[in-house]
Amino acid sequence: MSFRFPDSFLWGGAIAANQVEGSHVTDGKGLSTSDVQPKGAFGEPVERVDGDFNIKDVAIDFYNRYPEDIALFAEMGFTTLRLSIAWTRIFPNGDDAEPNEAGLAYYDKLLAELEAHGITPLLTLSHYEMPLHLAKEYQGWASRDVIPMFEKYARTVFARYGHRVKHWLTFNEINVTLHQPFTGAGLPREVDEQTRYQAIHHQLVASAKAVKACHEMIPDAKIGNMILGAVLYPYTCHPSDVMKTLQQNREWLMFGDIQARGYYPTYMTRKFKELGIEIEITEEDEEALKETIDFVSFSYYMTGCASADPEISDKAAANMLEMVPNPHLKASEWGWQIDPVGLRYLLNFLYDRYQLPLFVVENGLGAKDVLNEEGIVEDDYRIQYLNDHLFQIGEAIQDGVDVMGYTSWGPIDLVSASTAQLSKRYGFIYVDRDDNGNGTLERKPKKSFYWYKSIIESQGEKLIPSE
Ligand code: BGP
Repeated sequence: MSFRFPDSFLWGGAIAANQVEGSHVTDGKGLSTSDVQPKGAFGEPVERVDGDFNIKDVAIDFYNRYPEDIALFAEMGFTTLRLSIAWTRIFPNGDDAEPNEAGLAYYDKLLAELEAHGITPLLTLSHYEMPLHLAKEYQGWASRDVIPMFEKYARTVFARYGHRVKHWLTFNEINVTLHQPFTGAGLPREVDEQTRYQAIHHQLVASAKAVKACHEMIPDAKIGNMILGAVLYPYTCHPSDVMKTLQQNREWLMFGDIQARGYYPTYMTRKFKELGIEIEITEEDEEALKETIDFVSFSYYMTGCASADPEISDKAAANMLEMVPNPHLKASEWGWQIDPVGLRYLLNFLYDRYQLPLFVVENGLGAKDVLNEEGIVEDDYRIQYLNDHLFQIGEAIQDGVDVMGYTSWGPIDLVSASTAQLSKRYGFIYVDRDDNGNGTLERKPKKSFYWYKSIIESQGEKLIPSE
């Protein structure tokens, strides 16, 4: 018998301002850390020079075309859209005395459009970008001074949009500061561990202060964190591999542990000691951290393995998350290992750990799509990927996990965060633009568009069972 997802389950997609909007200096917007990464998070930040090409300056022109895109999301039956506010549209430099009214007005219009289509927003406060001015003048999140600036930004948008937005997230993939310090926290790539963890601590305090402000200002809203769910399995059942896996998983679990429980887990004491660092944690910080999130959200693309054997773990150095490839799994064209069952595992694992509602806020397949003779993308590979992952979410719900919803990553083609390619496509909607900026920006539903619509319409009943 097929399974019907609960009526309250939210269906939709997820996008981020810097990957879709373009209009990077329009209406008083300031430059962000993303605007100086023309090659994406994996590339080095550069000084901007007039005339240099940066695909994100236009991206997919969502800044102007959002009414058309939202109408297409509504046609698929979305009940939610995860999107982010560009901090630099509201506070162009981060330390401005007053917010930028034109930026605030832009999101008023966008949110009104969603409301008109019955789509509930899930709004991320900071998705992989901070004002560039803060990175340059304050060393990004290394500075404690950034905490009140972020809190002021959060309070400004809560006051303005609180009547419309009842689901919020603080920092996108907050644990990625471990791997991409500039992207997440405005820190240089070669940052020392002391500075990195101090910056992470400041972000965690800022996140908790935003949670508190949200609870005070919008009592009927829910606010969650957002972590990259990078689960590792032991490479073998050797006890040393199992122990190594526990330790490596704790590196990213630390973020959720603090945000959900309100204090540092005890295992971090040894970790800091081994790293030879000491984090400045004031009494006020400890108090602030006690304000915990209402739900846990995460992105899920892949799993990997951990091994205590240096010969094997050396193989992991090649990828950003330092995962040893799993010999039982296939990978996407970008080498991301595909593991639908891992999503059921992770949902169960996180629910056992936190006993809080969970939200899968990113998941999808980046692939090189080709238009057929009729100009349509027949993306059966994407349908398969999404079917298999959604099926496993259904299994997790039946296991007893409280899952609030699912927003697939990039429901419309957009600029990749890691590589800034447009050719790494995730969408149900094709966008006519290539990596060099050629194309009309025209939108066209792919085969998966109609598939996702049918899944939403059937409340998941049309999903095909898979392992
Ligand atoms: C996550 C980010 C997103 C998104 C996604 C896909 O890490 O939160 O911003 O881009 O991954 O990654 P990519 O764009 O590199 O394919």
